[in-house]
Amino acid sequence: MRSHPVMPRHRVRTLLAIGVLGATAALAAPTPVAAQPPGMPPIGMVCTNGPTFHLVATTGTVETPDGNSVFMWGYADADTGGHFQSPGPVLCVNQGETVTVTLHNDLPEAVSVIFPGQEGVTGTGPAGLLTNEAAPGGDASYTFVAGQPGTYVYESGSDPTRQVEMGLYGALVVRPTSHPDWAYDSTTVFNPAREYLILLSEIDPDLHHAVETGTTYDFNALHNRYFDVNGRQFPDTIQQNGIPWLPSQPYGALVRVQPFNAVTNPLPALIRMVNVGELNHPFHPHGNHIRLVAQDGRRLLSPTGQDASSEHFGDTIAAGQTEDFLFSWTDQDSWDPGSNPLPPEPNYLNLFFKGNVTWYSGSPYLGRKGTGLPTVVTSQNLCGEWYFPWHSHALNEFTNFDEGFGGMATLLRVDPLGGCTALPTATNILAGTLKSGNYTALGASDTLYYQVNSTISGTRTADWYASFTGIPLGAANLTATYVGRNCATTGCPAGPTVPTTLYVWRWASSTWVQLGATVPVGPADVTVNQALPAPLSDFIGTGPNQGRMRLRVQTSGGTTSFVTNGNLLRLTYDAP
Ligand SMILES: [Cu+2]
Repeated sequence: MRSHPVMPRHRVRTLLAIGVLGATAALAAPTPVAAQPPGMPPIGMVCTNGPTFHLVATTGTVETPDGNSVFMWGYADADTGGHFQSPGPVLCVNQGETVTVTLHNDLPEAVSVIFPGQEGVTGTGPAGLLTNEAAPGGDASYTFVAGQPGTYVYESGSDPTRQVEMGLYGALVVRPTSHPDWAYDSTTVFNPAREYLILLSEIDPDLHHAVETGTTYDFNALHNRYFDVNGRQFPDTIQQNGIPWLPSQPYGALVRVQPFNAVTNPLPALIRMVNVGELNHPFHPHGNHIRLVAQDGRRLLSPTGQDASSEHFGDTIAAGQTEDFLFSWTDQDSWDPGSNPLPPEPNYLNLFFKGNVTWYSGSPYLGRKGTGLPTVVTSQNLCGEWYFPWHSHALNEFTNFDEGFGGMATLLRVDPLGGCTALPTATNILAGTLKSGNYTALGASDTLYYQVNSTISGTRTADWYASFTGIPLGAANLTATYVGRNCATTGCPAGPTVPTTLYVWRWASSTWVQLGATVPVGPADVTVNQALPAPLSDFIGTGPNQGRMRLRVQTSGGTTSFVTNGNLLRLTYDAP
């Protein structure tokens, strides 16, 4: 008789209902700032660097977005406390290094580690079918010289059908010596700030429950319910690395790029895909094709050594396989509301908002946020960035316990080139009088100017500020840009050169903070770029002023009246 222990059905349903609410709440919550453990980047592949590693095979649980939790096995990193994690740490080494992996076994049966694609692996510990094994409570170790650069799997070589499904797996990355910016060779150069891991696996909770309770399990009844990317299911996959509410699932899977530009963003992202599951997965990246450059840690070359990489609209990655992709995103149609508008521009009435939450910005144009969203809709969009789903095209895997969408999916996020920008939404004059124009004249460096007459006695001064809205808490690399000129009261191009100073409003102390040095500005446009000082959170409003910033332009000096002509006032930043 086969044992088929499973949670009572009604309990699963209740958890699902709670889970849906929980997932929505998680999506609506602001992205946490600096939640990662020290040294862990918010997104992108997280390396555990070698060449010596100390692993512990241990037990733990993972959380699923539908409110369930699943008992797992996994390889933990003894060097950082041996805390259970899924998947195991990403082991990163350099070609030619002598790699040593020790394994302590806290599980009740013999386990091991195999390294497919590495040659000459020697081990210690009792001999098993495929490699040396660590007995319960015992140890094993493995040594090899890191071979050809590439992406590899490491996993249990003991009863793998069961132990690998239970979670004894991880990724091994071999980097070319002295070239962390090459996947393989000089033809596979990539942007090291854009290196991503997509590790696929499946979970049948019945198997995990049977292992946890020591009961039997019939593999003929295998029914996977959870489909993972980096040990998480969508939408948890798009959360940052190391978020505190998924303590044993440290790796996010959000892929983030900026559009290709031959000068300012020429290098592709590197996507390392790893399938540690037992099923083949047809993975489909939306947005642009991805270029397959290697399989199973081997560069794709013709018999005569020519590049044999190819572009893919989707790609089936086989069980146990690894594949490496270079990825550049191009705005192929160059849609622009001024020069190349969409015919016709879509209306929100044609869009469907599930649960009144959307990743759409209200505008179909990259880098621009529209205002056309119904008032009940909350936009998660930060600065007009675009999101594309990357997901298993076996749509039953695009679910969490048969509820869509979820499971084996993540998002590609495309930010505007150069980062996000914010433009003034209002102006106020502190000294002087408005001559002409309003805040919209400050939205572009063009022929439109926001003109302020200076005071007319004593030291002549024009002093004004612009307000900005929608700056996300956690914005980084904030820079203020001012373009303007000072003209005579009779008009340009005559005019005095007047000292000009930029300030930013510090909400915490209700004071203006000077940005950089005072700059002389005469009757021709001058561009002033000033980086904002840390901590940036001092300058981004909270509560009723959430997301507000103020930039001030103070032009003061001499006894000749003048007119300040503001051409552009802009903030640029990296959104969290
Ligand atoms: Cu799709």
